[in-house]
Amino acid sequence: MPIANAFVEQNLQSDYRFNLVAGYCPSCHMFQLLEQPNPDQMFHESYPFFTGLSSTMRAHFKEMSEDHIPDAVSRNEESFIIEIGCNDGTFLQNVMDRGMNHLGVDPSKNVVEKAKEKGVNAIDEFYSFEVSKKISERYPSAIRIFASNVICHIPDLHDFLRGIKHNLALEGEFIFEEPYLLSMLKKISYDQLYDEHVYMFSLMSIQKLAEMHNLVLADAIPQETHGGSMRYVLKHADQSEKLSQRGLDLLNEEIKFGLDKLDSYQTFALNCENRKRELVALLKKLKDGNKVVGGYAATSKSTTVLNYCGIGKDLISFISDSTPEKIGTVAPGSYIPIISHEAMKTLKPDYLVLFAWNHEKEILNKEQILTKNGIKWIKFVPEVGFIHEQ
Ligand code: JHZ
Repeated sequence: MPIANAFVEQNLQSDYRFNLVAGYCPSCHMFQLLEQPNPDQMFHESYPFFTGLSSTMRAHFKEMSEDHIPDAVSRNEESFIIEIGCNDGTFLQNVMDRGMNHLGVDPSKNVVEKAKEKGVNAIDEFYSFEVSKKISERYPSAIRIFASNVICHIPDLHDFLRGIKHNLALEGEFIFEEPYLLSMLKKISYDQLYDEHVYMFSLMSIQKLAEMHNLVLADAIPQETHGGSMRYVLKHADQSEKLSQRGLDLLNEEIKFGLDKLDSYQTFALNCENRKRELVALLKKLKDGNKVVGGYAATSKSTTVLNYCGIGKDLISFISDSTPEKIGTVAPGSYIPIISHEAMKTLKPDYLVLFAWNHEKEILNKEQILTKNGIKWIKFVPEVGFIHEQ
């Protein structure tokens, strides 16, 4: 596989490839990639993903800040909030608007610049134990540390958690959300696996991981975002919190499904192969019928789909996207051109593969005209077929 977010022009495309292989550990219950590219190759000064481009995500993060920072905390002048992987400051803007002291940390300079333009206090660093020490020299301990779609990206989880342990106030909460392993297995959304997503967490694995760092899983809250995520709340173990009833119920569901059984992962692997065959067969059929097929949204996930299924320009002529930084580039590995949504409309496609299936509602709502004009949307999660919602 190439680097999923390496959206650059054709002549700048790198030959770098790595083996995308996932494994499950029966002892710590972690599901993870076995080979990880160097993080510098993924998170750099031109990282092309901006959280704030999705209105759903903007609303989601506003709600998250309200749900987890009660007024008693926000009114306390001593409260300090950290967000790791703050990206363009979409979440921290809400914290800033409530007048709270905060700090965003993100390894990609270009996104940190966007956060700073909004007035958010942010530094470009790859969060680690070393960085946590630098933070504590300048700032107080944090009553809340947030991280959304971040920790699954961190190869050295133990070093990361040592940092959290160091920066988190005694009565503080570390709240993070990530794509959820059980959702991925149920939906066969194999496109969640790419270089940046080193881990797919479950309550089982997070409980074990927390224990290793003298932390405790206090709560877990399912989320609709990114095709099925889980929000975890960790506290210091000596605060003697027990897992909430909601958490216990979720844990039981994981056991019932067999998240601790190797068989479940072998079934997932077979399901992935079936989805791949079905998607390629559908695209070939449309091609044979001389249909114009494009893709909608040049997601990180699409890099896995296109390269795993071996889909190139012959089957999908272009992918349209709203990110200015991606327009004019080609998709990593498949070299399918990325164009603007406006340009896509002039090409009058018959079919559009919805690569941002996790934003289906937002996109179909925004693009009603396309649907009215007869364009058919293709999905591949949870099964391959057409979206008939209209
Ligand atoms: P979206 C990214 O994954 C990368 P991606 C990262 N690794 C991660 O973990 C998750 O996000 C959280 C386009 N788009 O959100 C814009 C439209 O064109 O599924 C983006 O290029 N129109 C950090 O890339 C892409 O989709 C729209 O209306 O898989 C983002 O896709 C919308 C909503 C998106 O994330």
